Amino acid sequence: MTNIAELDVRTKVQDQAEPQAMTDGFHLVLDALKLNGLNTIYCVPGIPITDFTRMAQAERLRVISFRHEQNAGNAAAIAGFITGKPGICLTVSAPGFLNGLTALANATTNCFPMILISGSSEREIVDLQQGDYEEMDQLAIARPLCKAAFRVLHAEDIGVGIARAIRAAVSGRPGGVYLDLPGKLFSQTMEAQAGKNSLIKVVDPAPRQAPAPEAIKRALDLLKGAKKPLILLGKGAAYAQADADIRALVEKTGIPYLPMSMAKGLLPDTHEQSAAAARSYVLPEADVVLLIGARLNWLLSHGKGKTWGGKGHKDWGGQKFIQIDIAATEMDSNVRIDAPVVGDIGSCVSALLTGIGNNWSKPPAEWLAAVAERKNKNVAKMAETLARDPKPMNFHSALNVVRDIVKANPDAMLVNEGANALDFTRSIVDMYKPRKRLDVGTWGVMGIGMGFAVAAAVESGQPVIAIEGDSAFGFSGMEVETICRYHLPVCVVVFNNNGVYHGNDKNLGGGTDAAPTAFVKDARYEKMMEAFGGVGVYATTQAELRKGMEEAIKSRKPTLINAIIDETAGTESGRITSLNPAATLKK
Ligand code: OXT
Ligand code: ADP
Ligand code: MG
Repeated sequence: MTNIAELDVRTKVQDQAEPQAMTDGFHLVLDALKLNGLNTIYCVPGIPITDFTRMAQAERLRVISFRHEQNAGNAAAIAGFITGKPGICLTVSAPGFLNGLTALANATTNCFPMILISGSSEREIVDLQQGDYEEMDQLAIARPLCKAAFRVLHAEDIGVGIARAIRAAVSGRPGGVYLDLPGKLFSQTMEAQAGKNSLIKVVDPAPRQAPAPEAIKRALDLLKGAKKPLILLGKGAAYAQADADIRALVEKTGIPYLPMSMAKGLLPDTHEQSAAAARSYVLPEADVVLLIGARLNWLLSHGKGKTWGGKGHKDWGGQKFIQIDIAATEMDSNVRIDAPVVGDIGSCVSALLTGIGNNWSKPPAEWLAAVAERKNKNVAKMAETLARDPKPMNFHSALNVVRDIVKANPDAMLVNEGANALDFTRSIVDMYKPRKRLDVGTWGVMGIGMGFAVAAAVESGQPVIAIEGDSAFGFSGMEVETICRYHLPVCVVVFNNNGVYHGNDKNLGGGTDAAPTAFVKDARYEKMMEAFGGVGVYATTQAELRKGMEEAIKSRKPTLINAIIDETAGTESGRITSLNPAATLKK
């Protein structure tokens, strides 16, 4: 039996003991991110995460605070593409969360790894729908739009929550993950040592997946028998960071290759085996196509139809396909895949290289000659167009300048959005290094511009050139303040043709309102950059554009060049006019 005197002594000893060191939800989230090398946060502060952003900066994380969550989300997504680590976007609840959600869905669609972390309101009030501040069931809303969605309710589960989010974002096919952190979690406390022990440093977050030997053999057998082989490189190939092996595969086989938009530069666009300038020739003509990290989605006309030599718009063109992809379910999604190679691109390409050895026969000379002939013809035609110097500038003449600047600065990052401003840039501006071209991707989404530009500068430290349609720029234009605030070396070039596609549309009703696609004429976009201390340039000639870009790259000062383009120069929807439904009934 314990007597009163003994109890008294124990109580006294306890009273004199050191107070236990404590931690809280704020610090556990920060420590978990840091432990996993996630040191940059793209965010918009507010309840309940304001203090979190302050503490993150105090803990020496890089905190890039935006003017709108969609741009912060786009920044996180492209940071994921560039680095292979999940980009972190942090938002407030309900409206902030929803603003970030478009970027999360876009990241998932494009296979970019990112984690959207949003604060959320009080669970018991939200679940009873009692009308809390910014009430919303965020977890349920996010779930169908991303790869995985998790909520952490207790401080001791933060380590597991962050670990699960990291693994879900980068393993297998990369994508977006939502992590719901209720406001109350941040102030929960626990004993510091127990908190530390609860954190997880994720080991091998994106494990290699070696392909089966029989899959490699099947692929090589098919490739060996090809008379007109073609390699198609997609942004998955760029993401995989297997640059040297991919180049070796292309060069050892001697097969012509076609880069998808964001795979440009994986091998320099000037490479003699590039068939980019003969796209509409090689797709229908090829007999065996090796897809590396590219889906047969709309951008490749679903692998069938007239683009591929099929008779009707849904007819198979007769090609055999080899497809390398980490997602087994991607196979046969549009047409039959004769040789699926499932695994990570690094492992798959390296296994193919081993099988190819050093004595692989080059493709038949007639095929290479036919591709070269078509390519040279198109390149010569393009050179002729680029040599012109019209007044006002058109897309070609302005892009001729951009082409020279990128050639002189191959390490610069190139961000690109718009319709004509996108399509002409893709075919005119050569890229020289991998993962330098960042654009609208699988959805053709407008609004990625300034978010991508900020993250490209932050993650790479290189100068960034953003070629923006004037409409496209408007979706994220306010972030020029962010660019100025963080002194980022970003040169935004707005291709100002007074509107969406072109600026000369008329109001069909004859009223005084502008047409839906037309903007204020001769808008002075450069003044937006000047308003925040950056450099504004108004360029009506090639010489002015060239000078503005050269100075921007040299000075690394935030710069916006308002490049005045002939308002009649663009076409409806750029190169995808055929996707725009036209009225069949005339009124
Ligand atoms: O072989 P052929 O003869 O065919 O020739 C091809 C190549 O061989 C050749 N080529 C070359 N020749 C010589 N030398 C070289 N080096 C060379 N390289 C290539 O050139 C041609 C073309 O080659 P390409 O491009 O490879 O081939 P092609 O056939 O075009 O490829 C097909 C595709 C499908 C792969 C390609 O076209 C593609 O990638 N397209 C992407 C299109 C896209 O995503 N567009 C953006 C969306 S448009 C629309 O949706 C817009 N909106 C609506 C909206 C959106 N999107 N988002 C949101 C959130 N809200 C609304 C809006 C509002 S665009 C838009 C704004 C537009 O206005 P802006 O002011 O911003 O822009 P402007 O138009 O400039 O005014
Ligand atoms: P593009 O638009 O350039 O054609 P897509 O986005 O359609 O490219 O395709 C990218 C593909 O790459 C996706 O199917 C994705 O699963 C795949 N992918 C991404 N990363 C890897 C990787 N490391 N290994 C294998 N496949 C990958
Ligand atoms: Mg425009």
